[in-house]
Amino acid sequence: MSGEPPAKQRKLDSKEAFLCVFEQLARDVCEDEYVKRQPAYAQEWISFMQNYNVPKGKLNRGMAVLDGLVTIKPDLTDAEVQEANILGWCIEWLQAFFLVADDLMDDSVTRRGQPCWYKRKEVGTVACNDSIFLEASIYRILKKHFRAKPYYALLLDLFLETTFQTSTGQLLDLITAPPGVVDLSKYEMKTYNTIVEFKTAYYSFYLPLACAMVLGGVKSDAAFDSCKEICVEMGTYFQAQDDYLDCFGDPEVIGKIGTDIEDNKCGWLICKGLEKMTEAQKKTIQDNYGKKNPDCVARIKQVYRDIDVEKDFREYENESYKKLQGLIEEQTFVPGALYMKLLKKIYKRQK
Ligand code: GPP
Ligand code: MG
Ligand code: MG
Ligand code: MG
Repeated sequence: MSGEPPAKQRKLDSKEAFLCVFEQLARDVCEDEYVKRQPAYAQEWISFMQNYNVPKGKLNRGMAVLDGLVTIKPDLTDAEVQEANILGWCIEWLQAFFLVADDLMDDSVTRRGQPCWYKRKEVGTVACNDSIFLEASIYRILKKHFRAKPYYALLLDLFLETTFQTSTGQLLDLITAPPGVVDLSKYEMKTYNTIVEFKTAYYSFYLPLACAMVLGGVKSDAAFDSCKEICVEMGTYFQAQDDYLDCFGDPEVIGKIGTDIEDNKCGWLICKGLEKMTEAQKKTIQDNYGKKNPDCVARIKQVYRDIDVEKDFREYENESYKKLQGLIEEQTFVPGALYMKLLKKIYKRQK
C-alpha cells in the first residue's frame, strides 16, 4: 500500500483545484453587471487588484472549509465540493479586505513577499476603496451562488457578524497603541487576549469551520458554541505566533517585514516579557518602544533576548497545544479531525 491519498481525494483537496475556483470567482466579479458598466481601465484595475491581493497567501483559511466539511460528511458530491471552495474563497476575499486596510493602518511595507498594496505608487489611499470593494465582492459572490439556499441568511449573518467582531478587535489593537505614547501599564495579557480573540480568532478559525458546519448540516447551537470556544483558543495561539514571527521570523519566509515594535503594539512578546523584566529593562522599553528608529528596535529585541522570552513562547506553544487537544477530545458534536487538521497545519509554524 502506498502512502498516497486516493486520486479523487488528492484532486479534491489540492491547492491547484482550490485556485481554479478563484479564477472562476475573480471572473464572476469582473463580469458583474455593475462592473461591466465601468470603463475598461476601471475593469482592469479591479482585475489586477483582486489578483494582487486575494490569492497569494497560504490559503489555510479558505481551504479549511472543504477540509472541515469532509470530516463531517466524507462522501461529497462535486457540487458540495464546489460550494465549500466558494465559501473558502469568500473567506480569502474577507482576509484580503482586512489585510489591505490593516497594512495601511499598521504602516507596513511588504505582504506575502510583495509591496503592500497601498505602497504601490499608483495606489496610495485608493487602497481604502479597494478594501471596501473587496468586502462588497463577498456579498456579490454569496448572492450569485447561495441566494436560493435555505441557509443563505445564515451565511450572510455569519460573514457580517464576523466582520463586526474583527473590527472591534482591530479598533482595540489600534487604540491600545497610540503613536508616540508608550504606557507600559496597557500591555497586559488580559487586554491582549481580548484584542486577538476579536481581531483574529473569529475570522481566521471560527468562520471557516462554521461554514463547514453549515454546509455539513450541523444545526445545534451548542455545536457552534463549542466550535467558537475552541476557535478562540486556537486563534489566540495563532496570533501569538504571528507576534513572535513579527519580531523573530525571517521576512523572506513570512513574506512581511515586522512593524509591531515600531507601531507600539500590545503584542504577545511585550505582554509576556513585562511580566519578568527588571526595572532597568522596563526603562529600556519605555525609552525605545513605539519608535521607527532601527537602533531603538534593536534595543527592544535585545531585551527580549536577554530575558529569553522565546523560551516562554515555546512553553506557551506546548501548553496551548495540549489545552487544545483536551478541548477537542472533550467535545462530541463533530469529529475531532475538524479541528485537528487545522491545528496540525499551524502548530510550530515558521510562516
Ligand atoms: C492581524 O493583525 C489582524 C488583522 C489582519 C485584522 C484586520 C482587521 C481589520 C478590520 C482591518 P496583524 O496586524 O498582526 O496582522 P499582520 O501581522 O499580518 O499585519
Ligand atoms: Mg494590525
Ligand atoms: Mg498588520
Ligand atoms: Mg502581525
